[in-house]
Amino acid sequence: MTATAETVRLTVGQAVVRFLANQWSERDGRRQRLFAGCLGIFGHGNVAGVGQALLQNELAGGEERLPYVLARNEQAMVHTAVAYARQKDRLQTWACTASVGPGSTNMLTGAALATVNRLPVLLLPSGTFATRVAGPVLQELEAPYAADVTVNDAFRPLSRFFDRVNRPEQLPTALLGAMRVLTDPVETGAVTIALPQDVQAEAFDWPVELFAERVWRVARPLPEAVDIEEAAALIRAARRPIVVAGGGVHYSGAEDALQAFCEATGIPVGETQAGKGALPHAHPQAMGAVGSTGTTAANALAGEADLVIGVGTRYSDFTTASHTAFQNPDVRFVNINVARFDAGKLAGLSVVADAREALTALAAALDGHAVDQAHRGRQAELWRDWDARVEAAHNPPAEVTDALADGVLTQSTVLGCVNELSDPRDVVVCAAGSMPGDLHKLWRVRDRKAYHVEYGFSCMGYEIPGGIGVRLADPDRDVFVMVGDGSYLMMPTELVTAVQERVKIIVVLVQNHGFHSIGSLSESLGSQRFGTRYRYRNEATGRLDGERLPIDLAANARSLGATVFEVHSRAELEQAIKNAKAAPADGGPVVIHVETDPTIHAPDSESWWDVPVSQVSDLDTTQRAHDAYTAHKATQRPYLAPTERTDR
Ligand SMILES: Cc1ncc(C[n+]2csc(CCOP(=O)(O)OP(=O)(O)O)c2C)c(N)n1
Ligand SMILES: [Mg+2]
Repeated sequence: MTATAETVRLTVGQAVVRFLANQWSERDGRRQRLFAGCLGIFGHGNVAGVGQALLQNELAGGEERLPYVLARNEQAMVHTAVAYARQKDRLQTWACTASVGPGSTNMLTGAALATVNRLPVLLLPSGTFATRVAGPVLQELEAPYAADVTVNDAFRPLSRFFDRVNRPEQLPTALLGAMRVLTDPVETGAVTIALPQDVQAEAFDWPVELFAERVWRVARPLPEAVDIEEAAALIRAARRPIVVAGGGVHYSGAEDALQAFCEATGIPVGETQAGKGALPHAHPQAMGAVGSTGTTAANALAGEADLVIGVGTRYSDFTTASHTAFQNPDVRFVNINVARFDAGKLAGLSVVADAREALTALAAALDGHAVDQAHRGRQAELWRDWDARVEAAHNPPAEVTDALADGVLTQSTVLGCVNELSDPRDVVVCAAGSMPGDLHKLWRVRDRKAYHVEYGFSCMGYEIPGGIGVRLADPDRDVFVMVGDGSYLMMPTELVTAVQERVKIIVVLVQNHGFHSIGSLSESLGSQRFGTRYRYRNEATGRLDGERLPIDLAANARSLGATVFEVHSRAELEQAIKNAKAAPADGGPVVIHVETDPTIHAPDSESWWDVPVSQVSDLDTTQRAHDAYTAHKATQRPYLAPTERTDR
């Protein structure tokens, strides 16, 4: 007879909560809770299962707390969790519980966003009865072709790990698998454990060791010596190298290693959206944004580069300007990435490793090698020229400001004022519309964690819940949420959650009566800004070209409990920013409502983005746009040449 293992009788829901409260992550000897808490919205699918477990946990208090936060929309709560994880360099996140059916499917967009951006979040959608005794139940899909399919199967392609716990015995492997993926820098993304509503409430005798504290060490894989040697040989042979710094620089905490590498070698740095702030903007090698929304400085250097050193980047089309950014016929790529999947892109030499470790090893292998003075001089000259354009955009000349309608500002002025009056450590948050591109070009980042633009999924509605996540992660910093009227209208609701939790976010709500971004894009592609303005349907034309809609977004924000400042001049904007900064740290959300002119653009990137134009059309505008499109298309490059050592 073997001794019976000690067990504890809990429901599946209670076991999930107790397990999550005992998980820790660790990197560089620092340990933190893996889960800050659980966000949720209850319905009949989770109220008596996971919900009961969370109640019991809250009432018990003590060490094993898993704080519960009620959100307003399930998509939004996933954004909050993901933004938190990003601000915490992927070392901590939240669990999200949702009811069956629509509550769970509302999380799908958040799941995709997490996976695209490689950010960890644990999703606990509820499922319809595993027993199916009285089905179909409320909100059950009832697929005629497969009896075991539920709406939660839609999470499979969006998750890096998926399991459905139909029996309590399956829970331990599901939980351990989920933790493994959440804390693996290569695999991480949305992790989904679907919990049928009856299973959540089912009791089981669990081995107590399931609930022992567990520490998940987040790895820093080391580069192989041969890869570093080859990369160093390529860098020595290059005359015009450039670094493209991606989000991996931040997640690895490789900023200092990157700075040391660039100072030693004189190699300039262009930054992706996720990588922005990898070098402080004032650093001589910092050329700012690269690609479709890049600076002319970084883009000129990218265009000439014979070697691109990608660090922690997945080379999205915005970064490569849809494969037109790198025009040197001899250009080759060295890609430092923890994921082999990304390291192999553009036929580059793969250095599969943690960014910090690889940059440190590479700097040592280069042993004092540096680019020539001409390359450094060119960086300085290109940067001076670009910086002057930024200055002019922030402070437009009288001929621009005089032409603006009363009380209306340019978007660049708004961004410039916020940038100037925010503290260096304050975080700017944005995701969709015209502001991400403008922030990428114009924003001067002064601290490694101060720039947070979600541009992997560029999801309208991310801004406010994302801002809440950042503030929860870093309550010592003010958070400036830059949101357009379109994005705001998609998801203003989490302002209520910010009120409830007394979370201070400063929302700058930029009203331009529609889609500045897609409007300009539409115009440039010959589609005449069709369907991008918020206007009445005009009875005479039958089209959406009537009067402006009489919507009052400031009143809307006020009605949700925010403190609101409406500004009509630059001076009022500056005062409102100061007032917002001075507002109490636990006073909830502050909204600054400002109107901007959508026809005035930030300085041009002198770059391109591939958006296909109709090949045949009745419209002159579309035909002309197609001619321009064909000309750009001809500059697209395959980047397929093998990257080999040049000295053998
Ligand atoms: C959920 C979602 N739907 C659609 C889009 C496509 N899209 C990108 S920007 C944009 C308009 C954003 O409008 P607004 O927030 O007012 O910003 P503006 O373009 O005026 O700067 C749209 C519809 C998107 N990114 N996300
Ligand atoms: Mg707008």
